[in-house]
Amino acid sequence: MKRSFLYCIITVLFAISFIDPVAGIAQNGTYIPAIALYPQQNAVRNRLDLSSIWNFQLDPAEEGENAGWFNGLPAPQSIAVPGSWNDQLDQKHNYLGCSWYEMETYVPSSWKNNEVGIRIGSAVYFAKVWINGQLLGQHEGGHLPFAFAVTDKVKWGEKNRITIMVENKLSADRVPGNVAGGALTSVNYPNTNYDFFPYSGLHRSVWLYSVPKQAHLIDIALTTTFQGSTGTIHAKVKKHGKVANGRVIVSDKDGKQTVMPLRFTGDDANVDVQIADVKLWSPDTPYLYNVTVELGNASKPIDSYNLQTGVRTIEVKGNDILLNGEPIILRGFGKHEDFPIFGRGTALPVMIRDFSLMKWIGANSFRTSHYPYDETVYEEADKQGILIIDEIPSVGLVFYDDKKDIDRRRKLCDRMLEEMITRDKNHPSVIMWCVANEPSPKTLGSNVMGGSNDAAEEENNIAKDFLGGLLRQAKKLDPSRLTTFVGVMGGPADWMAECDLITINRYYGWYTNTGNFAMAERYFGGELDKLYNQFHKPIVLTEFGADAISGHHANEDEMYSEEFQRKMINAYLDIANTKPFVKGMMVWAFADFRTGQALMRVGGMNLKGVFTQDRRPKMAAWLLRKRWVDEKKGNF
Ligand code: BDP
Repeated sequence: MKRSFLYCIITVLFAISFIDPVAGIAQNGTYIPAIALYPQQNAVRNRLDLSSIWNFQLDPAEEGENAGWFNGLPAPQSIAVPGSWNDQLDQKHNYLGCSWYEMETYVPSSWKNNEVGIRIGSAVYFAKVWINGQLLGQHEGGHLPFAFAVTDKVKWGEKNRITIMVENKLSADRVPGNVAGGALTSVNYPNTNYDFFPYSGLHRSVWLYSVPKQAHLIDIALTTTFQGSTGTIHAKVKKHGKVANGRVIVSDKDGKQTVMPLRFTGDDANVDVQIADVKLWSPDTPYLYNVTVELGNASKPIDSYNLQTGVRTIEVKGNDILLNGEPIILRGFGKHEDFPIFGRGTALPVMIRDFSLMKWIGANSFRTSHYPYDETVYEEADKQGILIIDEIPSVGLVFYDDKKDIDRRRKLCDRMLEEMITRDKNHPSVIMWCVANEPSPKTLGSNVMGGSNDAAEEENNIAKDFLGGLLRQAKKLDPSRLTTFVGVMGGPADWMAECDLITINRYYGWYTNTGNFAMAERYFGGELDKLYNQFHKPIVLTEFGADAISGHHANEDEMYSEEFQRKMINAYLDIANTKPFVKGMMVWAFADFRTGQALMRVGGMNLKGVFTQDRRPKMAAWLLRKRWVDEKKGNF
């Protein structure tokens, strides 16, 4: 299917008149090719980052659309983009309703003979976009980008008004949402079915970008393998427009180049580029090759796009996770994008700080709990050799409420998975797609000892179909990576049957056997054996830990003290070291993070971080550094 800008525009018009309740404009898939290639500045492509102070107006009565606010906000105030609105404004921390963003910009006149698009990095949760008062379309779901063609709507030589309406109302038919009767919904405010603050707004950059009109690249998918000392980068290229030839140029760090011609069938081309004496990508040697794809003649390419990729393989064999055929052990964290005032907005200095702290502590991996992160995070992980479990925002799923809601969530999850894989598929750092965090049975809470299955039969069938379907969809879209979802403590173990490996969160000693280390250790060790005997797959603990109030010291049996947290993490790691099938231990969490108000969330914070929210180490951080950098005894 040709997905030209014209096609996008036609689809936009179509979508506006037939708005799909789930995906809005997105249902026709036009945003997928548009988001595949992150806007890039080079000799033939342009981009303009619209990060700045925008106009902003709350719209609690949702009157803006009828009143034509896309033609100008009546009483705007200032707001920074990117950034959550919640803590930038006065007394609006809990406001999740409708809000309007607006800014004005020239589009550089040098772009005039190009196709022009707008790309929004993340709008939490639902957005509608206008340019110069004309509706472009809408998108549902935060943490993932979407884009629209604007070529025929740009005013040249004068300012263009860009307006984005964003709202973040919580409901049972959204992902993530709030589900009546869910584990957390009755005990927190705002009422979410997940344990992090529902920050709202434009969280990442908004870009205007241009691509050459005559022909341009729409997607490039790189997969890599190696045999002996020869590496292969397989490039699957999709283009639009009239051009017959092109090439893929792979260069190493010494400037040695291998060039392979692209032969298109229609708009698609596939090519293998062989690399002699290949240098494989791994956490110890994150070697990146430059991959440039060009359309047209080499002397004056019509379009060009550059990626950096590593040659590596990832698989599960027996009890092992194999990176480049060698067993690896994951030592790391679950994280959040969360910082004071920024909320969930891109905070590049914090991102860089986090990578240096991960190195300091001896971690080699993290999970993007509980949503895909800013795209720059993955680029940095590629460079620094950090392994990523990439997760869609499907946290707190249940399968026992209204069928219509379940169905809608399923469609949303499918699309989010497709968007995430479309966006992140070329990063060597990403080794695993995670399709859900802690999907839970109705009986959760009455059965928290783990491993048994007491969900009702109908609920079980729906859950297996939902989760199995997502796992199969991830494999279909990308067979080159591992697929999993994260199992909740007390959840039915057999829901995990289709996962490539067993990834679970466990809180013995905290939420159960509270404060009782001896019992906690017994249950934890016992459950690991039970799970291994059932599945014979590697097990990765994607969460474990305890809240610690920074600076609160006591003897180590006292909960909320730094000593208790340190003891808990130490005990779990010691047990994992005795189980050869445990291949990953990821502490919850990297840093303290904001949640809704709840009795167990003092000051609206989850305090399980081994670093404080402003990244100061607690005692547990020093413990991990000692174990992972200095002693290196056992796997963990
Ligand atoms: C797990 C969730 C995570 C929570 C954590 C906790 O996956 O999002 O923050 O528990 O309670 O169940 O600290």
